[in-house]
Amino acid sequence: MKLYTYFRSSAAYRVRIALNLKGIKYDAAPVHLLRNGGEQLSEAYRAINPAMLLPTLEDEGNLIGQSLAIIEYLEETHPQMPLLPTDPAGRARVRSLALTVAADTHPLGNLRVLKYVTGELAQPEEVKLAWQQHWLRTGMATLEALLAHDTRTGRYCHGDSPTLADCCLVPQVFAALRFDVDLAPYPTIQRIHAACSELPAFQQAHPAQQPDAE
Ligand SMILES: N[C@@H](CCC(=O)N[C@@H](CS)C(=O)NCC(=O)O)C(=O)O
Repeated sequence: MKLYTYFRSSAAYRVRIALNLKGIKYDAAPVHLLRNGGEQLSEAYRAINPAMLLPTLEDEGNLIGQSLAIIEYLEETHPQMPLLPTDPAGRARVRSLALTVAADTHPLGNLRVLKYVTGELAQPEEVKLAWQQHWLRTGMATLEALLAHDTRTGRYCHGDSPTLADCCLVPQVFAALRFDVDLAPYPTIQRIHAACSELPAFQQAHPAQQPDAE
């Protein structure tokens, strides 16, 4: 199994956590998002993933893009250490938490979006940072409300073992800290992040632990 990844990509970080939680060995194929104008934009990578985004998983000749689709694929092919609950309502809740991050928060701070803000829209760096922080806070506030007001929240986002939702929460917290978002208003997120950070699967998936870390 091969994962096209970049150490700081939060979408790739989600998949690395899932791979580690399930104990799946994989080869990391780093694609540098900034070097040479962005290696994700090269012809070679476009042939692997026409979206020109990371991550891509290669398994038995299949190329799979989209981190959540990859994690669901891993869930179906490697059911050990399940990342989704068994009951339909629980599964829907975990997917809903994951999508709050992956669909409603992360895309607004993605590299190509920020490049458009400072490039075509000619906005200064301060506007770019304000944009990033605004959408990070908006996403964090939603996630905090969903977690804090639901009795199904446990040590982790859903109960007492990590799920797909935690695979999304931890990289999003990494992004928030990187862009100086104060986490004080989100105590449940902070508590869950601390619990996840005690697990080797999360520690080994951290950007600083990747072979391409700078
Ligand atoms: N929805 C996609 C998002 C993928 C994505 O946006 N990846 C970012 C890194 S976290 C990327 O490759 N950005 C490159 C660019 O914007 O040019 C997923 O979950 O896999």
